[in-house]
Amino acid sequence: DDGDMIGLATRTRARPKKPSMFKVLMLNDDYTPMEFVVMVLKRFFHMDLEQATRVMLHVHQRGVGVCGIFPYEIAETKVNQVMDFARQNQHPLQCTLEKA
Ligand code: TYC
Repeated sequence: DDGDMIGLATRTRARPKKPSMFKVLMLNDDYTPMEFVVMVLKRFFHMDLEQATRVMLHVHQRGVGVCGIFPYEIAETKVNQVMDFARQNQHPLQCTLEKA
């Protein structure tokens, strides 16, 4: 740790940064079946049926909801997985990132 050489002001530089966290947000639409959204939340966010149903209904009623909060790389991967899976099944479901 080079911080000892010149004091506290530089100690922070030697320390790896803690990763910024990002919310993965699910957006409502008029066409994606509720059952499909529940399946997505179970498959990619490891929710049980009760939790997935609660989040899906929140998004359905409020327009947007949080699927989880992750380091950037993991959040980005989950967004891509959800978007790919929705596209493969021809649903317009949208998912995005927001800094937590
Ligand atoms: N609004 C959709 C419907 O009525 C259900 C839905 C919920 C869609 C959540 C997307 O992120 C979503 N079939």
